[in-house]
Amino acid sequence: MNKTALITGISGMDGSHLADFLLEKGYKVFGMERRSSYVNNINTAHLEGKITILNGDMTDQNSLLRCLKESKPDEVYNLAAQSFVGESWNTPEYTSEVTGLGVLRILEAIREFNPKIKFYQASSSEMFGRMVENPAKETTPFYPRSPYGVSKLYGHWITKNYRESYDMFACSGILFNHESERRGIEFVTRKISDGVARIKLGLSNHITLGNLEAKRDWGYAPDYVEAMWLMLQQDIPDDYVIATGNTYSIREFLDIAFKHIGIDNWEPYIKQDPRFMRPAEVDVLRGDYTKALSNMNWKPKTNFEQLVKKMVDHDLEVLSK
Ligand code: NDP
Ligand code: GDR
Repeated sequence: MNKTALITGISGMDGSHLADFLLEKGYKVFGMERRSSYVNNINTAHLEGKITILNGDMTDQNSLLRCLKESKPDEVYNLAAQSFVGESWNTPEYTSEVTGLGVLRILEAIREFNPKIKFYQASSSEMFGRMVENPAKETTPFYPRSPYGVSKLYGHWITKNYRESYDMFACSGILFNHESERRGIEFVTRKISDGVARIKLGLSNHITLGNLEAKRDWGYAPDYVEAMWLMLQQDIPDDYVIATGNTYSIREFLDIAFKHIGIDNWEPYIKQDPRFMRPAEVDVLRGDYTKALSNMNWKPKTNFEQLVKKMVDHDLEVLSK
């Protein structure tokens, strides 16, 4: 019999890619979105008629319970979050409510409605922050560097605690940065791919950025949503690091993106603004996905250069229209 999944954060990058993936597998898919004063369907327009949208909010306990009652899922993927690290210093309390306590609310709703539901929590490499060990694996101590990272750590531990307290099938995927053509425009990769495409098309002559030295382990989102699903298909619930094992700086991202449009010397096109610097930076992230490879046979399929080029090509196409 076909399974049913409820995805929170359906309008986000991962939510829409996961919906595509689960529909392909024959799932009945419900997506939870919060009320908005404008239509926010850039990532989900293509899913219209294929999935059912429910309204709910991570700050509203009863709305989560109602979403479970309406969808009766076998699996819940909790992807909703205030996910922008930089913003978490502006709204630390709200970030903790949504990204931290929101996880507790949905776990409580599952426990009350049907504790047999399998649960996926979107944990983050930002929990490693200062990187006590490089590359980081499941056993590496955490050292978050932002209100966002601290909130994700709460979500991570409460998921583990509900697994151990109530024997629930609850897993956290500790995902390192992953990007795609659907990435939010404020994140550095999309900001660059969009900016580079604008420069190529003569719509702009610069990109304004913050710290260019930061290094990230960047993968491709469609590869990563498969890992989320795989975690819930295992016999034993567990937590997994999902990464590529490689790390590149923002400079290296810029280098490939600009070269792709025929510009070798890109420095004159970059302005730096302290507004985009963070009070505490995560200088480098790199993950070790050995456990995911040996237990679930998961490995990344798309490399860094392919990722950058896909994003630039997409923005060129969109902006050309
Ligand atoms: P996005 O920012 O693209 O999506 C976040 C989603 O959460 C959006 O659909 C947003 O809705 C929704 N949301 C925000 N606040 C609430 C709320 N109060 N109630 C209900 N929904 C809400 O993030 P990604 O798709 O990139 O990431 C998915 C998850 O994975 C997030 O939890 C993120 O923190 C985590 N993560 C992401 C990584 C990455 O590199 N992308 C790496 C590791 C973890 P709206 O459109 O209305 O704002
Ligand atoms: P991150 O992604 O904080 O890693 O969180 P982001 O793209 O915002 O920043 C990556 C690095 O780039 C530097 N940077 C800039 N960042 C932004 N947004 N804008 C700029 O102009 C800019 N200039 C330099 C940042 O300082 C940082 O070092 C993402 C999110 O998806 C989280 O939800 C997720 O948990 C982590 O990845 C893993």
